[in-house]
Amino acid sequence: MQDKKARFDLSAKEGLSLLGETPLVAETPEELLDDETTPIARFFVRNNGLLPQPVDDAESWTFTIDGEVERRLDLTVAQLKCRFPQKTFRMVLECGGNGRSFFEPEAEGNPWTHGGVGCAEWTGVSLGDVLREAGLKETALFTGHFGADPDKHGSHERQAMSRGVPIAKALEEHTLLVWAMNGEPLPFIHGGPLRLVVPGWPGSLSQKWLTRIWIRDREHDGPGMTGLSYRLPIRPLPPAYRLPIRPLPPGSNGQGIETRILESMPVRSIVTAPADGRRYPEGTRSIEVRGAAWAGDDDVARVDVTVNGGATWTEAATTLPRNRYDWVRWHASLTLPGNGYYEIVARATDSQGRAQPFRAANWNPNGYGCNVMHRVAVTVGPEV
Ligand SMILES: Nc1nc2c(c(=O)[nH]1)N[C@H]1C(S)=C(S)[C@@H](COP(=O)(O)O)O[C@H]1N2
Ligand SMILES: [Mo]
Repeated sequence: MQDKKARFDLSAKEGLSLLGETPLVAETPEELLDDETTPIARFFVRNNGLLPQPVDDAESWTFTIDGEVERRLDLTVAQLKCRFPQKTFRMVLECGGNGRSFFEPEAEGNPWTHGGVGCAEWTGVSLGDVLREAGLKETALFTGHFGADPDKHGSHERQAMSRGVPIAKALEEHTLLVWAMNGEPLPFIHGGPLRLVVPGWPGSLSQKWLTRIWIRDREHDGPGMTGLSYRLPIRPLPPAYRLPIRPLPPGSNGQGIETRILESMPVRSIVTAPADGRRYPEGTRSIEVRGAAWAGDDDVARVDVTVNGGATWTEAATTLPRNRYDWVRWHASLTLPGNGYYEIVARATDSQGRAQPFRAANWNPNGYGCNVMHRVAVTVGPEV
């Protein structure tokens, strides 16, 4: 039954690669992320459990804020729309495991390439405005997010996923309670009628089918918050030390290691044109390449492209983001010395000077935050 529903929902999607059916997980091939605003039909899907019951009346969907607040609030979508200032921001939503398949040896989890990401226009209200109405107590330190979806065995007793953020992140203007995506009512598969969007941080914080935000006096401990979930080994060296050292030998089980929760996602770029495998006519000496880049909480400082394994780089032209957490689009003309096989590689650098690595660095058992450079192979002239 659940399986049928899952398949039905993916039929509204165009060209996604299925990574798992139950729970439903599908990513977007990089060349389909060529739009400034990712169309809903191309937006990736990540579920950790089964789907909840769809509802007929989105306006009466209710969610609760309770815990360390002066007043518990039970608000419908209709009330959210009229009681708080509405905001629309274009923002990147990216799975914490995006890029995981490039880790060697293989890390635990869905084998995302670079397509566990999309950038949509999200409309809603700032969670902070609603939290201020509830009145945060001094003991309010963390959020805990709850959705209506049962876990992957169909149990409503256990949350499929329940993560949370420090109060400061919850109070950022761009952390939204969202009911519309690209100007349309938020689709069911993306969490409609109501979801959170917590930009810049792992997508798992952006709770779909939102029913409750529990304000807590300590770090939240729901599924997805404990053990090795969304955690990275702590680097033994100060952050200024930028060599690609590995705090954990690849393949280790991670037992007994010190970890921290993954917050901001690392800088990443993708090549969205040409598509991997494209062939150009013999004699082509100049090609146009373009793509997107984003950097979690940070800004993209520059994007560089190479066709010779990094021997020389061409700086790409980048667009200005519309608002914080929007991605930048980039393009460049590359000169080719002759016919043959080339690999186009893009490298983004954030405003703190951190660039993407050539090889997957920072291996960790659950495979988070792999931001290795994206590589696209093309050929000029006949097959050799
Ligand atoms: N209720 C609920 N919300 C959820 C999830 C989930 O399984 N259940 N998955 C999370 C994860 S891991 C990601 S990456 C994003 C994906 O959002 P999307 O399916 O709209 O692309 O939703 C997040 N919100
Ligand atoms: Mo995710």
